[in-house]
Amino acid sequence: MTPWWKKAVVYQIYPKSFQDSNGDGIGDLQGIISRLDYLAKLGIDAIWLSPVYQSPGVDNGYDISDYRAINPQFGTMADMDELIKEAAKRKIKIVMDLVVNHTSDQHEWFVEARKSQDNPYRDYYIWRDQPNDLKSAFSGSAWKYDEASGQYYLHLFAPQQPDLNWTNPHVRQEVYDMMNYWIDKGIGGFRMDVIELIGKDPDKEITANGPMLHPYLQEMNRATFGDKDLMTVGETWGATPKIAEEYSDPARHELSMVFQFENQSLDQQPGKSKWDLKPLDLGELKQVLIKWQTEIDFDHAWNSLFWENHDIPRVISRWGNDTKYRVASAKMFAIALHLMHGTPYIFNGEELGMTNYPVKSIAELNDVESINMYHERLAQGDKAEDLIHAINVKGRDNARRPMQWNNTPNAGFTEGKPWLAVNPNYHEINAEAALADPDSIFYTYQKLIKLRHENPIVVDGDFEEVPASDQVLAYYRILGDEKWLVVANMGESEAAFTMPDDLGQMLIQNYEAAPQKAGRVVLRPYEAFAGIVL
Ligand code: TEU
Ligand code: CA
Repeated sequence: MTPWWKKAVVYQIYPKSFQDSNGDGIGDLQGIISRLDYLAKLGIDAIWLSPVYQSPGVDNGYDISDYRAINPQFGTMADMDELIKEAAKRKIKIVMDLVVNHTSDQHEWFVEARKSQDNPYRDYYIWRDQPNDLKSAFSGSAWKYDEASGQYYLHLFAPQQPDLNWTNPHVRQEVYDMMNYWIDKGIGGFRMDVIELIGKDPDKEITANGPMLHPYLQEMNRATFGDKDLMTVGETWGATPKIAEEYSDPARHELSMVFQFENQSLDQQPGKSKWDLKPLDLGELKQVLIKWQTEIDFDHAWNSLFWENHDIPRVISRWGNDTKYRVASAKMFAIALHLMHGTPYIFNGEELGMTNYPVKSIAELNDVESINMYHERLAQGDKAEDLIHAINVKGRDNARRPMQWNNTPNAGFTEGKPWLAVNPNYHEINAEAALADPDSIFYTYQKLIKLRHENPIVVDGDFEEVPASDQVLAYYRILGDEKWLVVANMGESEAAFTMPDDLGQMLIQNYEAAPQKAGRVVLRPYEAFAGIVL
């Protein structure tokens, strides 16, 4: 039997930015509950909820100080239970973010651990007398000296996010107990934050894909979700197709699927960081998309399909066009991706074609990654304007702007002062306007979700590339006698394309009168369509 998550479309909510219900300028659980009907209308099956646990908020909740409590800024545990229940009424599952590579430095385990070298919790974290060259993802060394107890601890992210010591069996058992606490509440599964790091060997400077990663995941599977009908998705920046099979071959009893980012490096200079920009080559993007359709065997692995999340910019601003062709390019990205093999994810606001929001100065930013990088590189002699430019192109706050619900002040997100400024284009781009316009991006997403739910070919069909120029992604999905053709001009210029077949019924398109006959055609800017091959 096909598991539910192979047929599902997942919607990611960044709670702080989704909907405020009490005027404090911060999105919250009651806000999400009030928007469940909107999500049901879109048609999604599950919500990936970015962290709502107790947290000091250094990394917006990815620094957890109590895994079994809700951050009061988001509500209470009763609100959380209500969300799970109200979502279930609409056949929507709640997938929790599981952040267990590290905790907050305010977590009671770390508060204890740093008290002395012989504290019983000391070994819950990773302490050394001397640091090595490991770097933090958020700039600087990954080791911080703790004056009071006289050793360095490891933090692959902010210093306020100390890494847990997964070699300690007590740590692993604590995590599994906590996961079972959430499973018992009736959640739909877990999205596992930087899970590829848990098997690390810091002394050898091995972080991702370390030797103990898969043994730990197999142990976790046995101790928690293994015999349950849950979805588990691993955030796996460094996965290759082969590594994807190691995580998600059902016979290995690890996770349901990977969430990999190979396309993220395409617009950065080779060997450098995400901030060292380089223009995207559409041919390379196309090759990466095709690679992840053809180089994994979907009977022995499963992959996620996504353009956006809370760590990456809005796709139309980055690789499409967020002005003249905003609607066409947003629909093109949706059509190109959602008819592929895998489980699609929509990041809140993507279905409205929300755009990046450029800032003029560092004072307008919230994200720890951008702020630390700015100060580090400024000190190294980089120019402020270049750094701000890179942040506007790639920074994480772009996608974290409040949801644009309507045309009232602050886009209907809050009646107070939003924690992060709303993009002023909300007057034009908002959910209310989208729902009133039958041609909106919202309805393209709604239709794509419906196509997936109603047609096994979208879930299970084989993928076959159709020859086309670099900027045109064209493919068949094939199941039994049925064959669909999907064509997407990913570029802003017209593109010649040879239609390989006559199409019968058209399934979806972003321009009137899409090509339907075999032979040479000229695709319009960002034109995309799918139809049934006769
Ligand atoms: O992201 C992991 C991660 O590697 C990113 O921080 C990445 O380095 C950066 O976003 C690239 O721009 C996860 C979460 O999704 C992220 O929000 C957290 O900050 C991070 O883990 C730490 O928990
Ligand atoms: Ca609030």
